[in-house]
This record gives sequence, C-alpha cells and structure tokens, in this order.
Amino acid sequence: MLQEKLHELRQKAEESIRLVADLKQLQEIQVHFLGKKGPMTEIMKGMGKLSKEERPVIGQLANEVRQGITGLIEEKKKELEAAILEQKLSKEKIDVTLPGRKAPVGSHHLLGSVIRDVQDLFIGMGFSIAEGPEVETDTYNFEKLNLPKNHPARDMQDSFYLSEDILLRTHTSPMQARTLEAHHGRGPVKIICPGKVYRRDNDDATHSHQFMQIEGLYVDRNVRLSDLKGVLTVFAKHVFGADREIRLRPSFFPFTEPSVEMDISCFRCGGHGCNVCKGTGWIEILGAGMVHPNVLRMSGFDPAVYSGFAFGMGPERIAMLKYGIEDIRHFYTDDSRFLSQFKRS
Ligand code: 2NL
Repeated sequence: MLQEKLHELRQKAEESIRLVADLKQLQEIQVHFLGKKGPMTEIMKGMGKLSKEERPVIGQLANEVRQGITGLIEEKKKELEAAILEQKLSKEKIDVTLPGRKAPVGSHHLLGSVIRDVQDLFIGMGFSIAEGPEVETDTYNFEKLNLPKNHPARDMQDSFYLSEDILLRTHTSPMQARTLEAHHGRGPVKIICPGKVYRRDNDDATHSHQFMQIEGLYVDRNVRLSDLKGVLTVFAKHVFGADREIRLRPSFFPFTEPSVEMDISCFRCGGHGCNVCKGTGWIEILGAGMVHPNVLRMSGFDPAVYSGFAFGMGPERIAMLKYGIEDIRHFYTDDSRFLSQFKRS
C-alpha cells in the first residue's frame, strides 16, 4: 500500500515540477508535497504502524522519494533562475552605437577674459605683469603712496584691518611701490598690476567689498602726460572700438600730480548722447596722473631725474559697460546661467 502511494507521489511530483512556470509556483509545490501537512509527512507518520520487516524497506523508499523530489525542485529552481537572468541580460543590453552624452565643457570667466585682454594689450606695449600680496602693511598700502597718517582714506571704517599695521590692500598700488623700490632708483619701470583689492563696503549692484583692479605704472626719464594720453588712447580704442576718442578732466589722487579722470566717447551713440552715457556723450573709464614726486622719492627715485605716469581702473566696471551687465554681484555669485552667456574661446 505505502509503496504504491510513494511511487504515485513521486510520479505526481515529477509531473508537477516539470510543468512549473515560475519560482512562486515551485515554492507552492515544495510546500504541497514536502510540507508539514503534505502527503510525504502523512506517510512518514504512518510508518509507526508498519511491521519490523516492512519499516526499513518503506523507510528507505520514502527517503529516496523525498530526496528525488527535493533534487528535482533544486534543479528546476536553478533552471528558472538562469532563465530569469537570461531574460534580464537580454533586456538590459547596451547599445554601444548610441551617441554619448555631451560632457559639460567649462570656459573662461568673463572678468578673467577682460583682465587678460587688457594685460595682453599692455604686454604688447612693453609692460610686464607684477603681482603681489593681498595682505599688506600700512607702510606700503598708504605711507609710500603719499597717504600720510590721519589721511581720511585710512579710516578704520573703510578698510579691513588685521592689526593696527596690517590690512587687506585697498588698491594694487602697494605692489607698484614695491616694484619701484626693487629697481633701486633706476628706470625704466613699466608694469601692470592686476589683482584683488578690498574695501569695507555694503555690497549692492555697483559696490563690492572685494573687487579687482588693474593699475599701470611707467617711470623713466622724460615720461610726460602726453605719453599717458597716447597709451590710454590705445587702450580705449582696443577695448571699446577703433573710433573711440578720449578726454582728460582734472581730478585729485594723493599719489599723482596732476591727476586726471579719463572719459571715452560713448561707444553706443558715438557722442550724441544716449542712456549709456546719460546724455553726455562721454563715459568715465579710469583715473590717472603723473606720479607724485613724494611717491617717487619714497621709493628711491630722484624726481629731478625721473618722472612717470600711473593709472588705475576697475575691470568689473569695464566689463559691465562693455557687456551691459547691470549688477557687479553677477561676477562673484557664479550662476552658470550668467557665466555661460559669455562662452567664447
Ligand atoms: C582709480 C584711480 C589710480 C594710480 C591709481 C598710482 C600708483 C603709484 C603711483 C601713482 Cl605707485 N599712482 N596709481 C594713480 C592714479 C589713479 O587709480 O580710479 N582707480 C580705479
């Protein structure tokens, strides 16, 4: 009886396993045939009623059947898992002929491009680039530039002081004074000083506590205001267009005498008056002058022998005018939507 039942069970199980389509069904079949409430358990329970002679024979057969079914289930399981993997692989295959994703390519920052353009122009006229510390001493930032103690520009409110004698430079002029000094009273000195400078200011559309400056300095025998005019005319035409004219207006800086402000004829309206030049036909671009004799003397040059011109400009202002940028903070907040408008070589 039991023997027959076991053979029948084996046959049924084989049949069921063969027809199984997925892992869930296979699991159900395993529970159905071999589980606690299944026929196999039932048969094992009935073993106790068997005679001594029958028990080992049936026991052995039952074990064989159980192992046989278990083996078939394992086999089927592997088969199904392999099929699943195969299907997954065929679905996820990579099409190597598809075009690749474009990697974002960076570009020069507009402010850097403007500064390099100015530098290159002056290098072409025989100037060298001189760069120096942004943390300066009171001596080089003020004293050597004819800004004596008690000068209003030294007000604690206007600068970032690290101690009584050390501050973040308020202009690039200290580097000009350092370069003059390094020449031990012998010209020519012909330099451009670009770099970051700092003022205590509340940031708004036209002010920033950190900004850039480009200063120029030319000291030699017989350097005259007309040399300054010539060099600045070349600069104005290079940056703002070949038909620009310049004009100089009297001004004041402690480190130059005489001092001037330079305007260019409006590049938008050509001088008739528009909203860029506020109806005047002229746009203020930079400050300049002849190096003050005190400055020359303090840096080791004899003002009876040497003279020179100097100028200072804000590259942010130059870039804002040239490219119609309305807020200086665009240069520092690095929003790629702003920056990518100026992607060029
Ligand atoms: C401005 C004006 C200026 C200078 C900077 C200078 C430097 C030395 C000696 C004499 Cl070592 N002068 N620099 C001269 C005149 C004007 O900058 O408005 N900058 C934005």
